[in-house]
Amino acid sequence: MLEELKKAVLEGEDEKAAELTQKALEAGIEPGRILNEALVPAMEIVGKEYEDGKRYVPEMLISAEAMKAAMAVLRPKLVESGVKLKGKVVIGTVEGDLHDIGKNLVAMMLEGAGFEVIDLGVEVTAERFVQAVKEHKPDVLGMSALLTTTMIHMPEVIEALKAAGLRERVKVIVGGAPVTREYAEKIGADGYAPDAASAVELVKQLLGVS
Ligand code: B1M
Repeated sequence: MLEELKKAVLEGEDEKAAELTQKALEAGIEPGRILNEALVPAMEIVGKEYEDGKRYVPEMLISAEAMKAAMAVLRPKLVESGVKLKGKVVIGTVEGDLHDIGKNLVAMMLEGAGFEVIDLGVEVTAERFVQAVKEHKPDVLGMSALLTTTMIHMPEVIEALKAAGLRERVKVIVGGAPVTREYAEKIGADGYAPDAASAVELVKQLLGVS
């Protein structure tokens, strides 16, 4: 059943993925096993195939959607069973920016890799990012920007975290088409990832988890 679920995610069959997750739970399979033996390995393959140029963004998106459908069924059971997730990530698109396709992909891939993700959505102000760090105490704060006119809000968020005394408590990562590694370094972020698969690797590396 877990192999079938893994295949449904790989092939981007969202209804089937949700159904199989439900069946697996009903069959008494532990939620943690469903996550770690079907969903996470499927998304690892997706990430690897994307890195190797064997998959493109739309194919990655359909798998991420299937994973999301499965997670919608699994998440409450995971919480109930107290499965330890790898870490917590708060993510959002910065102020003035409506682009969320890439950010959603990063969020879904992180979730697929076994992280808890709190998605603040789009047009997130520095104040809301800071508030979310206070409230959720994440290990990582991720910011996405697709416009050269909005990426300038990234350093403002970092400054606001410093002003609130929270900068040392959270790793900050940035990404999005106009963002570069040099820019990330310049604004004092802890990391930059060019795509969703490398964002997962970056978060794992920053938190020292595999
Ligand atoms: Co807009 N837009 N757009 N747009 N749009 C771009 C970005 C643009 C490059 C198009 C162009 O002119 N060639 C251009 C920006 C120019 C610039 O600033 N340099 C542009 C513009 C100008 C605008 C408007 C200003 C247009 C207007 O109204 N005059 C306007 C702004 C609205 C606003 O935000 N306030 C606007 C609006 C829109 C739509 C609403 C119509 C729509 C967004 C829909 C949505 O997201 N829900 C849209 C779209 C779709 C695009 C393009 C066509 C595609 C973006 C996308 O989704 N790519 C884009 C042109 C292009 O990129 N070819 C364009 C696919 C996605 C998977 O990739 O988002 O790069 P991407 O994410 C990648 C990586 O960047 C990385 O991983 C992702 C997955 O691999 N990544 C991260 C992203 N976030 C990350 C965070 C991380 C790590 C990695 O860590 C936290």
